[in-house]
Amino acid sequence: MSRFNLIAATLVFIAMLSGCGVDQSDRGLTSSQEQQVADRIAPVGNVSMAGDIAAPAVVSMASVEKVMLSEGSEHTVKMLNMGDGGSMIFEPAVIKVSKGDTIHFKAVDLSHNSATIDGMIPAGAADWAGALSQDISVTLDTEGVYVYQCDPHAMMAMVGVIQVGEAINMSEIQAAAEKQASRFMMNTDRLTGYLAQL
Ligand SMILES: [Cu+2]
Repeated sequence: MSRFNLIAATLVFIAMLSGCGVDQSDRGLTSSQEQQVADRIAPVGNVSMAGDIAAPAVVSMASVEKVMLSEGSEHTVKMLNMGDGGSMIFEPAVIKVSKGDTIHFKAVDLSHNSATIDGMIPAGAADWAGALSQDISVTLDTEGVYVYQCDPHAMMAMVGVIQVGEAINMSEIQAAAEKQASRFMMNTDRLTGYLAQL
C-alpha cells in the first residue's frame, strides 16, 4: 500500500466515524420526535379499538342463526331463573313446530308462568294463561307466530316465541313487538333477537 493510499484510507475512515457521529445525534433527535408523535397517535389507536368492539355486535345481529323445525309432536319449554341466554328465561325461547303439536311448559324454577300476550297470537287462536309455578300444556291448532310471557317477569323480557307452521302473521307480530319491547326494563333487545331467529 502506497503512502497516498494509506492517507486516503485514513481520511475515508475518519469521514465514516464523523458520519456515524452525525447519524447518531440525528437519530437521537429523531427518536425523541418519534416518541412525541407516537404519544399523539396513541389515543387514535384506542379510538379505533373502540370501533372494533362495537362492530361485532352489528355483525352478530345480521348473522343470527335460524331455528330449525323441532321434530316430533310434543315439545318441552322450561321456565328458568337462569339459562344459557340469561336470567328469567324460557328455554328454548324460540321454537318452530308443526300445526297440532303440543308444548309442555315446565315449572323447573318457581314463580314463573306462561301466558299469551294480547294481540301477539294468530287471529282466531286460543290464548292461554298458566298459574304461577305450575306446568301447563297447550296444543296449537292455528298456524302462525305466538308470543307469550311470564307475567311476574314481563318487564325483564321473560318472553318466548313459538312458530306453528308458516309465519303468516309475522308483520302484525313485528309491529306489536316494537310496542312490547318499549315496556321492557331489562333485556330490551331480547324479543327482537328472538323474532330474528325465525
Ligand atoms: Cu318468570
